[in-house]
Amino acid sequence: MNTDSKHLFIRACFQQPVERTPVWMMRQAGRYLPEYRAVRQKYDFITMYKTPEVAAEVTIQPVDIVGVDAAILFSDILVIPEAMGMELQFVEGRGPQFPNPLRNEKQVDALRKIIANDHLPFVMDAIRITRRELQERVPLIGFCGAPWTLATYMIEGGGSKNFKHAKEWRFARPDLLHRLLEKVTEAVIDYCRTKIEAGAQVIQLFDSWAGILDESGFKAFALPYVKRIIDAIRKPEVPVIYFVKGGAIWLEHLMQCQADVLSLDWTVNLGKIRGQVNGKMALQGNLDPTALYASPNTIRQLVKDMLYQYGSGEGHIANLGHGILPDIPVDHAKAFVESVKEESQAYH
Ligand code: 1CP
Repeated sequence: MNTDSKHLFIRACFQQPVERTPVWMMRQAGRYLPEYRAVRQKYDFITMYKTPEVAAEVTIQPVDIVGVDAAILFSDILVIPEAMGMELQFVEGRGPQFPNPLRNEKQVDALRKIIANDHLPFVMDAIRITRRELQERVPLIGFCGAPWTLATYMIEGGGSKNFKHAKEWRFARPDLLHRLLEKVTEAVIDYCRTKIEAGAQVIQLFDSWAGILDESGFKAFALPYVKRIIDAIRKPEVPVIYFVKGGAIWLEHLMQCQADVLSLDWTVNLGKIRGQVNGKMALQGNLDPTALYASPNTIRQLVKDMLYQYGSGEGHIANLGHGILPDIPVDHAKAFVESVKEESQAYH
């Protein structure tokens, strides 16, 4: 892709030269920040993401407080199933729940086609407000759940230990699972395009549960839909990142996903993957989120190890391998970000 962004983060996504490695953290707009918790005391989670001014405020908090190189819009992947007609509740202490999970084809057929501008206007307003308030200090990431991961929540009704229902569909009702994934994919395409029109400068697709599939399941139920989305939303100046937790074992298949950036968890060696990817995609990641429990000095050493693994040159965005945990001290998050900024200069 040919673009000459002034943003380090966007240049790194396109493997262009940067003076240091850009850094941000998945789930950076969240509970580890006292400033987030203060806002959260006033509103419940769903009200927060449905109120554009509030969503914009917490989106910008980690930019101001922790110094990350990108903002990610405060929202949730589950807004898509909600917009498709599934009731979403946030149960304190348990997280988001669909009280009526999908159990049969009638429910799948009843899911409505979404028009993101009409059904999710609060997201687009939050993007516009955030862009205005950020004033190009850092770029804004718009994100979406990948179809397989969204389907797991729609079928299970919430988080799950073994994904029994979703995997039952994968083996016993592949036809119905495909029918659902088709509908979700259409919704995701419209949603991402509309987000880009509203001002999202990067799109990240979260496939948090890709890694619970088997290899042929990944090839049939996850990857083709992701590929179709990326083809459909592609704009030369808007990089697309695919976060595929647990999926690096299928790297040969992932090479066809068409993303600009592959976001990896901590189970893989960045240098090895870089060798195999061979310039086809930039890499994002991959410090274990629990590593941020270590002391700031140890965090710096772990950051050095991560940067050394990737090696010198372009195409790395430093991040965690999954979301930051709610009880990480803010100073440790800052130590991660500052260490990347300082230690990575030697590699560029
Ligand atoms: O304050 C609270 O208690 C709410 C906690 C919370 C937050 C801060 C939830 C509920 N979602 C979010 C925001 C969120 N979710 C963001 C904001 C931007 C950021 O800072 O990154 C993003 C990108 C997400 C994406 C998301 N939601 C994912 C994909 C990423 C991942 O972590 O794997 C998933 C799986 C969800 C579902 C979800 N929403 C919230 C929770 C607790 C969960 C996980 C549910 C479960 O699996 O049990």
